[in-house]
Amino acid sequence: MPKVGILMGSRSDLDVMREASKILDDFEVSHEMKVISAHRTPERARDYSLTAEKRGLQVIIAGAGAAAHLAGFLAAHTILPIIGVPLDGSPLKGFDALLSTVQMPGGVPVASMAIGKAGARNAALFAVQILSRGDADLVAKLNLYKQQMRAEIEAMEI
Ligand code: RP5
Repeated sequence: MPKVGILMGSRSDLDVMREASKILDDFEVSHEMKVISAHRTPERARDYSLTAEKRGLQVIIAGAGAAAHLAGFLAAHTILPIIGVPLDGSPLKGFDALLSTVQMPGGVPVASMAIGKAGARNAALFAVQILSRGDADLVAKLNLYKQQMRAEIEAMEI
């Protein structure tokens, strides 16, 4: 049973959202990826969020562009933490999606990441951080990840 759901509003979001999947693969966190849209498949989005907790999911990552309602729509139907990734495929280059994702009204939180691939990667890391609170193996992997990142930067010579 997957622990993390990675959703995206359109197949055109896949290239960016794959970055989240790669990170979860690195940390060996089970996950699933689905194209589900708040606007185009609202019933599917509702069913997914209503049944997510029972299916054993613990965190949902939702990437969407333009008038990005996916993360907020999911958050309306579940108590699971929702991590939103604003995507930049629109003429406004993701500024629209950023505001749609981050400006949730009080009472319905969505953790909003950066726009695009950095946001997708950080969404996966944030999901791992949430899961690590009950998993010593993930804590060790996160510490190693930070250590490797530090070593890579320190090894850079200009
Ligand atoms: C959003 O509309 C999707 O998340 C996507 O980023 C954007 C455009 O979708 P397509 O027209 O490329 O399918 O719902």
